[in-house]
Amino acid sequence: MMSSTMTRRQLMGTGAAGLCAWALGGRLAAARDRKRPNVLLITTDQQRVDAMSAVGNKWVKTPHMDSLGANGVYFMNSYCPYPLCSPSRSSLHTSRMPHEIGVDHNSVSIDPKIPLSGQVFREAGYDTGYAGKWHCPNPYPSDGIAGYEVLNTTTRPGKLAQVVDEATMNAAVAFLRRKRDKPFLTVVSFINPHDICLPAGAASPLLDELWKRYQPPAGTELPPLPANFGSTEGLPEGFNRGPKHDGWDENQWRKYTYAYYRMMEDVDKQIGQVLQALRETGQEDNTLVIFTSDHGEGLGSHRWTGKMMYYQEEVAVPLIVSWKGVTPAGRIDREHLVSALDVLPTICDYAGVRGPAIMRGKSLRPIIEKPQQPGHEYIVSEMANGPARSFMLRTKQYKYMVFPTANGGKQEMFFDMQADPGEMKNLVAQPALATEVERHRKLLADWNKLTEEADHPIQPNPQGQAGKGKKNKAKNKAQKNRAKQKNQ
Ligand SMILES: [Ca+2]
Repeated sequence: MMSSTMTRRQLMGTGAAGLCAWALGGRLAAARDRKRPNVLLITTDQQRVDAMSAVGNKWVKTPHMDSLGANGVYFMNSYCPYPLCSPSRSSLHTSRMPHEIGVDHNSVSIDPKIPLSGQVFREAGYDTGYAGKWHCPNPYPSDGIAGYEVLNTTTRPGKLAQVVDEATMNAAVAFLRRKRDKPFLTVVSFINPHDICLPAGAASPLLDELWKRYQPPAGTELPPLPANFGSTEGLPEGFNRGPKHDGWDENQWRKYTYAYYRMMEDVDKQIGQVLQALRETGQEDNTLVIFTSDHGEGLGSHRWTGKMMYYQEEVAVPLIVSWKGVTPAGRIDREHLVSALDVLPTICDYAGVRGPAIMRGKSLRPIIEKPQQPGHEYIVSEMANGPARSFMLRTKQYKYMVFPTANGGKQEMFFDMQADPGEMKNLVAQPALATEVERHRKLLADWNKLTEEADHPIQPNPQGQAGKGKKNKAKNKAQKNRAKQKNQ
């Protein structure tokens, strides 16, 4: 069992950049060099990359999230490493792919040999606090999180996300207001807009309460259906990720979207309270704020709701790096490919903290300071929801997806993201693109070799989706329904 301080130090290695002084000029920089920055990592749950008014979405008003974008860089080509809660969060806090750390499904623990963000920063002398949802394994960390002081252990069942998020907000604000003589790393992990899973999922006693809060008033103009509301042309034979909710009419889809944006506005107000506490305590100028989400939401694109798919709407997430007066103000970066794997290297870099020896992401600081630099050639996301893992590999122009079939075969998709950003035409069989498709297969093989994917078989799913026989199937269905009503 490797859990001693010495072991963590060994694991951290010596390769990370960031011990040098910050590249700033003048007296302000000198003052900052003497005082390491705080880090505030704010996450929402199930927020798609375009669900913010800062990037031109006129159906939602998110002034507080927008304010982070106004002081920093908003990455639009930003991906989660697995479009599901626990695996994505695990990667966010370790900079390792989910398969490397044993988190192939929801509600499992991260391999304790892998250092978490809190351990890394606590080791470096930071005061580390975690407020809100965790889910690795428990939705709320009643049994603690390695390296963090757990700031609230609210239980979820029977409450709307908005109510639970209020407790998270209060816990975070109290932590920010504490007097301390060292810098902090605070994670504030909200649930909304995850409550959109309620109207899309199994019957729940919370539905009445939800619609009481999010029902559009009579005469409200509802958001339109998305341009890519429909099926992709050329789906692989037998592909089982087709449209959902065949029985919904247009009004239901639009009402669903309306409710989602109101959930966004609820969580935005709570984020505003956290940011206000930062300002009121005089810490804004010395705090790096990162904002992101664990995965996106279909919201009708491809007639899909929820996550667990590699279309942009599910796999792309907002990522904002914001440090008032330090990061470029109000830049929207649509060029660079970035990943949640980059978050830990980035905060280590800005804070001058030595990161773990192995991190699969890279600090975003170089492309923030010099945007002409190329950044990643490609980004990978994965899922373990079949006989083997499926993968997505995104390059600047293309997106490749590969899904395993039950008989050992594979189903592939290939999209030209510049000509077809809605991913409506699968080009994998186009002879003219054969070389490009092969190049993407090779890049994926290289990545999986680097991350030793073959040495990490898929772990059992604690929610029992791999059960055998009718009895287990029924049990699994019940478990899945329960899981839907809880947090994913
Ligand atoms: Ca989630």
